[in-house]
Amino acid sequence: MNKHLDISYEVGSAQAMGLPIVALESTIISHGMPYPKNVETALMVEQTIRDAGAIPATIAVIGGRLKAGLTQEEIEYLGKMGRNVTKASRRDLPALVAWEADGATTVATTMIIAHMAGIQVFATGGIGGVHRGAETTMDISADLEELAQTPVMVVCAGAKSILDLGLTLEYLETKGVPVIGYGTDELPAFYTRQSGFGVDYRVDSPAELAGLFRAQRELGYKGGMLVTNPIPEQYAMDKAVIDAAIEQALAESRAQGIKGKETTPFLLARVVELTGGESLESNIQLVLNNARVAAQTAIQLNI
Ligand code: PSU
Ligand code: MN
Repeated sequence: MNKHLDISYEVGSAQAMGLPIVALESTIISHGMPYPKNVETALMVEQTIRDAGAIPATIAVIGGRLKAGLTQEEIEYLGKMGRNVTKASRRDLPALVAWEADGATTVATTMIIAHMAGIQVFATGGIGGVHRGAETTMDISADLEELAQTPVMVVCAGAKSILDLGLTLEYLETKGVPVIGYGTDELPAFYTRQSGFGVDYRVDSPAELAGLFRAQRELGYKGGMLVTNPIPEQYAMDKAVIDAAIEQALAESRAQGIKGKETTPFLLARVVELTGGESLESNIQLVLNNARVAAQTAIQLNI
């Protein structure tokens, strides 16, 4: 085991008993949602995974230790710190470890730590991707590169159209990352079930997802797999409403010269503010939905 890794009692016991485990990220807690909804949601997501028959492992960096499994107090702490805690992507881990600092893990770092801990399935809301205007800014999330090199299945609700979804799919194709639609032929766009872009393959059951992931491992590939699970119909947002909020958030971010790692948190926060919390409720529901599919798939992988 990596000398910087701590596996919680619950996750360690689950491993000893051979129980299915699902990893969860923590940037969604600190930077993805406002307090206290972020903490409530994180705890609800964990409980949803337990109810589905798997064990949750929320991942973060605390005092320079890579944590697979957080206590309720640690989740509360990250939620209260919000955007004051370091948003930790791949390039940030060495500094956090060396300086014994805290960090909330993005999709990329959650994949890294999950893999170190031997966890194969990870549920989240949305991944980072190729930003709109990336042809000049070169703003491409490290999440995509991580999917290309770390063997973890990421279950998400697609990507927000704060990103260029077409270019994000092109990038994933170049990197050999399979993009799977769960019960859909179309890439979901986070708040809405459709984006106008197709996925590589459609699957309709957790057993099929497990079969694909198993085959990828048996082929000896080093990369992961992206499962896109559409938001449940009753929580999907009106496309015109969400598109207008995203366009405004993007315009403000350009006007204010927001750059680098600040871009995604800025856009996420503005979209929530502009839609008056409706988008937050949708966000919570789609994460719970992804947690269930991830738990069912982890169970299938264990069989
Ligand atoms: N997109 C969302 N919600 C999120 C994120 C992205 O809809 O919470 C977070 C995730 O942690 C993701 C990170 O890994 O933002 C990507 O940041 P960046 O674009 O800076 O790589
Ligand atoms: Mn970026």
